[in-house]
Amino acid sequence: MTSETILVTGANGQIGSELVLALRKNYGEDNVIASDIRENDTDSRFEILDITDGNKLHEIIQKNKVTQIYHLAALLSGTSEKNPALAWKINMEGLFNVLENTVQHNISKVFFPSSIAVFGPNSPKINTPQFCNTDPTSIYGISKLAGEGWARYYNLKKNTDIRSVRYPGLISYKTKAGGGTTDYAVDIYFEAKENKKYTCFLEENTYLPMMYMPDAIRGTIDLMEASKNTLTVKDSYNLSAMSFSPKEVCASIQKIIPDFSIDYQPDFRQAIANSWPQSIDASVASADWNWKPQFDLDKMTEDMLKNIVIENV
Ligand code: NAD
Ligand code: AKB
Repeated sequence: MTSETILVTGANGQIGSELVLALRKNYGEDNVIASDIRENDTDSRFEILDITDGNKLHEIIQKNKVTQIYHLAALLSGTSEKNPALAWKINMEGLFNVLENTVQHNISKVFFPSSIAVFGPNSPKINTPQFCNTDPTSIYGISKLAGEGWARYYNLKKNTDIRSVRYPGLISYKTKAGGGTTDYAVDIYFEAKENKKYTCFLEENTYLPMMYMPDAIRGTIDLMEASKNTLTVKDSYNLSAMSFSPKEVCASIQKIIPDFSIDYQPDFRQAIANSWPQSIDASVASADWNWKPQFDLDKMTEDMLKNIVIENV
């Protein structure tokens, strides 16, 4: 059995709720501690942790002899845009607390999720390369780009091993998404199954990079288990699986639910989406640690509609 003890922050969220299960399967139930600012009554290996509280983080690491951290706690793009000061506090102070504790406690590896939000209007829109202009216009993107800079700085100057990917929009059926611009692509499946209609907050031809959660979880763990000397990117890897528009997800759903319908009422998230890439080049991740997605749009649609459980139906 492993000698690792892993702490996951923001573990009650869309990614954390699935990542914790996968990590426990690999490393053992007792060796993965979930934490979040929100209580979780069903998890016996759980700690309440507000990531802006560096002292509490220090206590949890010390008490449990933590050796690795997956730092997921953050506010996503839509929520961040509504409260930039809070987004900066949680996304930046939270990361800084993790980095400082990493040095202090000799944490062997840290995972920090970045986002396609680090790109901006002057980044190439199609097949956005690993290294190019990054001029994010959302506060969320600004915080993730600054986070990548801190990760690079700690890796170069403090000899840490912080690993990161720029996730595209993630789609899953187990836990609903929380406040992102790509979240229409989660909500649409739940509404399709429950009501057979959906009002989309993005325009019909808005293309964004997306990924199904099983690919994201596998990719995350693969990166964390890769040999350090194969990793050439010291801040954050581009990651990609598919790219589609709301109109295309609708057509994919209609192959299974023919009377599903969609209408469009774009809101403030349209401007965020317009500033992001339409597709991403992940060839560096493929070369360095064999990244390869397994799900395309129709395969994901089939799996989502099969697995979504609508309560009270
Ligand atoms: P989510 O909103 O579903 O979950 C975030 C979790 O963080 C929530 O459970 C929330 O309670 C918790 N949290 C909020 N403030 C906190 C605080 N002060 N202290 C501790 N916990 C706090 O988000 P997610 O989709 O699971 O995303 C996880 C990470 O992955 C985030 O850093 C996000 O930026 C990044 N990411 C997600 C996506 C995506 O599509 N889901 C894409 C790119 C990057
Ligand atoms: C969001 O839309 O904020 C996230 C992301 C792509 O970072 N899903």
